[in-house]
Amino acid sequence: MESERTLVLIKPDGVNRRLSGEIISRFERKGLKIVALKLLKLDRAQAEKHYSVHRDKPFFGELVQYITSSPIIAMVLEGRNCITTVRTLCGATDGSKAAPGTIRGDFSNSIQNNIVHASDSDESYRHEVSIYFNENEILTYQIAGENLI
Ligand code: 3AN
Repeated sequence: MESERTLVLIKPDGVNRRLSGEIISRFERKGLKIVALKLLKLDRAQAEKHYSVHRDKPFFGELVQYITSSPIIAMVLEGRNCITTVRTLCGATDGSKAAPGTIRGDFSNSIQNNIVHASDSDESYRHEVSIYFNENEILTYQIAGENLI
């Protein structure tokens, strides 16, 4: 499988609980490469665009309220089979059911406040990434020792 990219958010609960370094570290240790990263506060329009597939769900209003409540970290990660790998590292949506050793399994007991978001497909990545980054903010570069991973 060739190199892929995915969009990851550290959600308000992750940032507020000072887990950002821990979470970024897990992706780095797995061998994924950070190719874009920023701290930002989402506005309502951006949040509604991000979660547009959930527009008709009963939790949509609360979800938009939550994700816009305080700053988040957005990043683009790159690596082999990256979309699936990152979803595996994040764990199941419901933190109470997520496996120990995953980010949600270790740090969340909630279905909404579940620390991280990660794109679930290349189509989702393309939809989501444009909300957070311009093309020129996503870097192409080599890390020394990349061939060892
Ligand atoms: P995932 O983030 O694991 O892909 P999705 O796409 O099903 O999960 O849901 C998007 C986000 O909506 C979740 N990360 C979570 O914050 C929230 N969410 C999902 N299901 C519920 C629910 N039943 N009640 C409240 N929030 C939910």
